[in-house]
Amino acid sequence: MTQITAPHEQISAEAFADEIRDYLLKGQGVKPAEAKVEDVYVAAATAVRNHLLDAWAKTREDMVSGNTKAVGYLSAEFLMGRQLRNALLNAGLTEQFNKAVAELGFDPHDVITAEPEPGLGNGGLGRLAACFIDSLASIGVPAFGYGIQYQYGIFRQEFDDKGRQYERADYWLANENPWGHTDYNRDVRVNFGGHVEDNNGRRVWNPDWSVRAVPVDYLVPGYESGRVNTLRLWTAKAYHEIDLRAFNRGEYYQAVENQVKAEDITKILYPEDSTPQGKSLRLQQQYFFVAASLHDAIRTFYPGQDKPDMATFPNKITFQLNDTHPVIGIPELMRILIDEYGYDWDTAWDITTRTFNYTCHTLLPEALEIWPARLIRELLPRHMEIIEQINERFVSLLQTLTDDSAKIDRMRIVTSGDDPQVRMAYLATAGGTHVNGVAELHSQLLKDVTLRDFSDLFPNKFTNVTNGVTPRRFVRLANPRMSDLITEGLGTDTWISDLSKLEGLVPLADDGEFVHRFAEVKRANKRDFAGFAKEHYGFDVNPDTMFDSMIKRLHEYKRQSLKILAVIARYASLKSGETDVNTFTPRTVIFGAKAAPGYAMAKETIQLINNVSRVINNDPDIQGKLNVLFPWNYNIELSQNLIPATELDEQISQAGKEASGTGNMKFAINGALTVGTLDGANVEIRERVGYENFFLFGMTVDEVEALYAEGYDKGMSRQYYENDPRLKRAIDMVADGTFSEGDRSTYQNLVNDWLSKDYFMTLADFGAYMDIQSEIEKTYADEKKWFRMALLNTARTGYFSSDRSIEDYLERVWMTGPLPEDPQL
Ligand code: 26M
Repeated sequence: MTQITAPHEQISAEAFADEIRDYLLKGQGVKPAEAKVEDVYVAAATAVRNHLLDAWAKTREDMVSGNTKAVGYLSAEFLMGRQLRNALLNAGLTEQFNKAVAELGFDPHDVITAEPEPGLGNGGLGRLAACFIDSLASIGVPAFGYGIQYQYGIFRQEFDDKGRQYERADYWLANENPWGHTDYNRDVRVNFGGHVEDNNGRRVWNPDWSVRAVPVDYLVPGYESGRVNTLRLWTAKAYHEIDLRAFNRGEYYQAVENQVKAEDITKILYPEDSTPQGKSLRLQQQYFFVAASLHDAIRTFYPGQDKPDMATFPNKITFQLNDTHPVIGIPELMRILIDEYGYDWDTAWDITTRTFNYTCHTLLPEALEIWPARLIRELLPRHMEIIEQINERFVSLLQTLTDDSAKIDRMRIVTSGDDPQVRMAYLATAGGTHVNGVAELHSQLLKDVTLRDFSDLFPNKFTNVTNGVTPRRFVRLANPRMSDLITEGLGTDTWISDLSKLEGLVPLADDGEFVHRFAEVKRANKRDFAGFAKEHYGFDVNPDTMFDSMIKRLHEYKRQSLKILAVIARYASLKSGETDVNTFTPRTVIFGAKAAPGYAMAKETIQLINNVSRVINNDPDIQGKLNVLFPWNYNIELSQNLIPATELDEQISQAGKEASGTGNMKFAINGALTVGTLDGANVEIRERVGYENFFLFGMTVDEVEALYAEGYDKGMSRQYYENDPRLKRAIDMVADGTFSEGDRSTYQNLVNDWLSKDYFMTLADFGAYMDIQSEIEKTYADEKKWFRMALLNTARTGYFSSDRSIEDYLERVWMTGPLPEDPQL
């Protein structure tokens, strides 16, 4: 085991307290007696960061001087969550911190929670990037995360008195940020606009404006690897802050216009995660961070060289494209190679295609990014030329591979017609070596449906890497009680860096005493969550109820509406006496979900959930047996508190729509049972935990396809409504104003959609979902059985560590590995 802070650097709690005092004075200018908890947080964070710096410098040095190919993870989002506890864990300084802070008269928990949460991502894709950089560092792979430091992260969600979502800006940088180091001396110029000229056969881009990309570096400490990688997030600055001539004329806005335009680029994270809007500013963001990152990698690996031998570039670093958001990097690298370094097209193309790989995260056609050629040309005229040439050459290549002209037309990177569009997923597939999906089923569907023509002609490009989650944050930190019990059960804590070791718990599933203690852990976590929910939301949560959670972005395909309809149906049957309140399994149903601000149907669903919650929680007939909670502003902090307390996890998307899911993994590892469809990684979770330890329901991908073929979304859903009285009653209650104080128009769009279209087949799966819920209740009544199943979920889901995902990428996609062990460590 290799600690980042080598044994000789290991310090006592007293020495750590001295360091905090020192930073309080030198950084914050306060004596401990005057310090606020926010001061202590900044000082402690600074102290921890300083303990990581030697290992950071050494990792960079070994990376540049050695022969291990590095990984550049290009992602528009890194949803990191708070850093302090993670940094303490990985630096091996948790104990010292706890004692030192107490010695200074503060509660360690208060210091930890003084950190604002950086929410620089929308959901699964951004959190995956954060888990991956943790795993890369923990395995010791030399890697950079490259992205954007948005000034405003994902919006803060609040609910109004009608239960509607509204959004508030997330100004997370309002106070000092001790983690990000702004490196003004390593800025990069990023150009935009202008036109391209011909100069003796060479294309010359004359841009008409440029922005200064300034890196903000975050340390990414590995767990027991001795390595510290870099997350480099770019922030946009103007080169000329003020136009003095305009200022002197009294035109104050014009005077700062340039600055505003530049800094707008990294101002805000776009909160849509499923329907890209084709906005110029978004394309500016993408090019901005990708161009800066490529330039940064070149100067890192060829320091001080004007004419680097770029043929070696793919041996120095491999870039992973996290979805299509960074795909503009492909024409950018072509431009650098051809225009700046004078390579011919074929050599440049060979280098480029060996440098990039692409991960796709979706199956929904409307989520695939497509940019109007017109817009790209306006902003990046030279890149558009290159894309056109890539397209032409690609079409020529296809003509040598097939006679099927319809197929060739379908595969065009730039569509034909008078308003041509650039299909970024196709550009990524053509311009990189590998394409991967994020779960077995997803990768199969990519080959069979979404990118079928490509997989026909280039079968070897396609591979799968099933997602994973970091056990450091989502087990060790989020669930310390369970972690201790696991360590005791296995007799070692090495599972934290090799999660497959959880398998060793399997025999303990037949040890009644151990299962009992596992159940006790869950109960204690539920009590903790009740306290958290009271403190943060004012909710009264009864820990003696089943905790049933559904946390994820609000989207029709994820089917929060199926869950809420089932809750309403249950409520109605309790009211009518069909279900006996006295024998009913008491439940607390917890939702966490943000809706994209412009997604009307999703917002209506949020309003419905809030009002169902209001009505049911306040109905004396229910006697508190059924509760619905909707804590607002679901974020990483909430997930870390809720997941360890959850007993039942809802993964109920329509089969064939959820690429993978990663919440499903976090829950299963933490001993929740899943109720789910055969979708995304649910399939693999079920295979591993055992069919008998997973509550499966609903249609399969094939059944879904067959039902579409029958015309389901052309009005068939109504039959399900007519034929199932439980469903009819639930929908009628939504329509008749039960959850809108008598107003029948509030949920009109939802009701109309259910009865006339229901594209995601909520109604068709409703019966199966109600039935499985009854089975769940029966199983829950047998506590021993339930917790045996839960323990087996924990024991058999070690596969879903992001360490394993990274090992798969290393072997199947990146063809590299960890740095050699540092003999000094
Ligand atoms: C695109 C263009 C413009 C603005 C925003 C976007 C955009 C941002 C995020 C599009 C999609 C985004 O995220 C999609 C996402 O989170 N997908 C999820 O990825 C997870 C990790 O692989 C999977 O587990 C989920 O199944 C998948 O939905």
